[in-house]
Amino acid sequence: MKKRMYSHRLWMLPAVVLLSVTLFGCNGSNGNFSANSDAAQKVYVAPGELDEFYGFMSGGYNGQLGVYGIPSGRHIFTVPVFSQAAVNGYGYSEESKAMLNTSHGFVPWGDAHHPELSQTNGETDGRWIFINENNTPRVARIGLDEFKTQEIIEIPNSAGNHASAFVTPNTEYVSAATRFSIPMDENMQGMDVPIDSYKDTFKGTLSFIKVSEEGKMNIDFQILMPGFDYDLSHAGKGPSDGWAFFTSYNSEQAHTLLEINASKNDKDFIAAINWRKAAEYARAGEGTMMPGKHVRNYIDHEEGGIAKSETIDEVRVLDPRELDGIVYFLPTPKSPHGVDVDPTGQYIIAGGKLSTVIPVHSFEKMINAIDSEDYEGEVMGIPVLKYDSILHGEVEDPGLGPLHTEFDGKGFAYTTAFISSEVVKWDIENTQVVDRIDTYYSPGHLMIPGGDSQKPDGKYLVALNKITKDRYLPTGPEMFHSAQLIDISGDKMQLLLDFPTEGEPHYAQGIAAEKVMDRQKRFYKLEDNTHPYRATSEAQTKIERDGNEVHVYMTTIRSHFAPDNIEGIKVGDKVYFHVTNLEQDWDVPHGFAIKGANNAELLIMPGETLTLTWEPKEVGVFPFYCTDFCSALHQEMQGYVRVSPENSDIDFSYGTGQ
Ligand code: K7E
Ligand code: CUA
Repeated sequence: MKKRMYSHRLWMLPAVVLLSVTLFGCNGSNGNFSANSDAAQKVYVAPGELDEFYGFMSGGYNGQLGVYGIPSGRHIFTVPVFSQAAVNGYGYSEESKAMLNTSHGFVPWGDAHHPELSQTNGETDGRWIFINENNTPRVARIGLDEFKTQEIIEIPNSAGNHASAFVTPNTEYVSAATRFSIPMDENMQGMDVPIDSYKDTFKGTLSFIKVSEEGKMNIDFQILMPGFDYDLSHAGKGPSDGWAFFTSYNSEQAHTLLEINASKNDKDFIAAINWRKAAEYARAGEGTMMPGKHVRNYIDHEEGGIAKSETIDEVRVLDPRELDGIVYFLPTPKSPHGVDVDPTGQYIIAGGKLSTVIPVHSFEKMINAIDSEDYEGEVMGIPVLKYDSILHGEVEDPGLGPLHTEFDGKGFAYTTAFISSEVVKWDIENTQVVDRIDTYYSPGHLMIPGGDSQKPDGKYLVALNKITKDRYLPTGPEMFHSAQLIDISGDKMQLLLDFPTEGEPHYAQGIAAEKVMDRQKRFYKLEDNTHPYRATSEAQTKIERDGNEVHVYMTTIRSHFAPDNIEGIKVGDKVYFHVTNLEQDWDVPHGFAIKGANNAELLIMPGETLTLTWEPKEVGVFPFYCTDFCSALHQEMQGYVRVSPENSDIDFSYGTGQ
């Protein structure tokens, strides 16, 4: 077996920190590590056995959510979320198309960053997983009973929804924030202003999405903020429950060449939000209802299984200049990225991309500083606390380019260092580094199952690396990203496994498998099918014409379609194939594909009805077939549609087996 190491580990240094490289160097190890047989044992999940954890990794710019087994690293499934998926027709079928509606129209792609499991009492509960979309600001909710996207809500007055979708300890709220500040006048309408009026006209917003008992989302309120860039967030917990923390950079309020112009200040800010107080203001009708057009899409099998969209025109906006006590700024070095709250809820930790230390703020000191009005100034009516008054400590020598931190629940924090390519383990109480391990290469986020909740499962850590280089057989200029599984059960971290991930997995979540497994639906009950175009037996199959719209009520069961021969379709018709899968067994989907379709296939789960639209443009006979190898006679599962000229008077005829 060949082993190669990529040696230019500092190649991605921004110019501003190049000078300090010689001071800090890399951490001594040449990283020449090969997983030994002990490591192999620890990740080996024997054929027929199941992984201990689910790992949910954002698909980044593929807009999906990847599902992995941990510790094996096996890719189990992909949940389509913000992007159309040819694999099952998500975003193409009539049932799911509306999920991708936005105020900008149909958006078939998204950039997903942060999956976050729902929590009860600060612990992951396996009900749902939320994930944000950055480019067209949205948040999705995926039901872990069926591993399907059930709802997507758009975030108004936002551009680049990055500090999202982090939950409060009882999933009261999901966070969102605008990464890019935007021009907003009093009416919060998009303004036609010169970009260099940034400092006067651009503002930020932080959004709090309320989650109902059934999981339905609505934007409860937004908080108007200075025109910085808002980057990441995490909710408080335990003593800090009721608060949420958002990092910001570009406190310089630069609007060009941010690389330099937004790297000037020694400190930017973490915004500490008293969301409970803000929610009280919102309930009391404080703030202003502002224009904020956004679309909410949801799909529910009990309500027909067809996604519905609704447009909401307004949103409540709270202005910290008018409402006291909802926002405070914690000065934080330097262009911070991640913000993480430890499991006890006492410490707020930032990853300062350009900082040489990891600052650890104390929640208790923060509250004391607020109570004694220990301020060093204010920005847009928001008090700025004194750094020294709120600091618990600084982690020295944390590696170069600290980004994100997770926790093991045993008093230790683990921080990724992007530039020096390592994970650094440190003691939260005394802020001393106790261990470090190389990663290959340039980790962004990291994930410990439950590692951002109050009950981490501190056995494994997954480093999500941005650069793959020499870790897999090369595949041209482009390569999958790289995840690395690290054993954190002992004093020393041990690298166990590399496995590739699709898209760019920013954040990830992990959860004990049994919390999710028991909730699984195995099929949809036919008697519960409420789809308006269902055919729950072959006797119900039929074809109806309404002008040039043709509705085919079709069924599938091993191994035939009903009907499988259709005549009477004409060029210019718009044909809807409503296909109901009559199977009532686990793992017997049928596929439906027809020649010349300009969308995708359908992959229909047992008991489900899905609809593909087909607009034949030519005269001829067109085959359709099942795409999923469902039985020994799967290849026989086929049929024909005869398409006649537009002006022909051929009557409908259809059937199977006459
Ligand atoms: Cu990649 Cu959280 Cu979008 Cu950091 S983010 S790395
Ligand atoms: Cu049904 Cu193959």
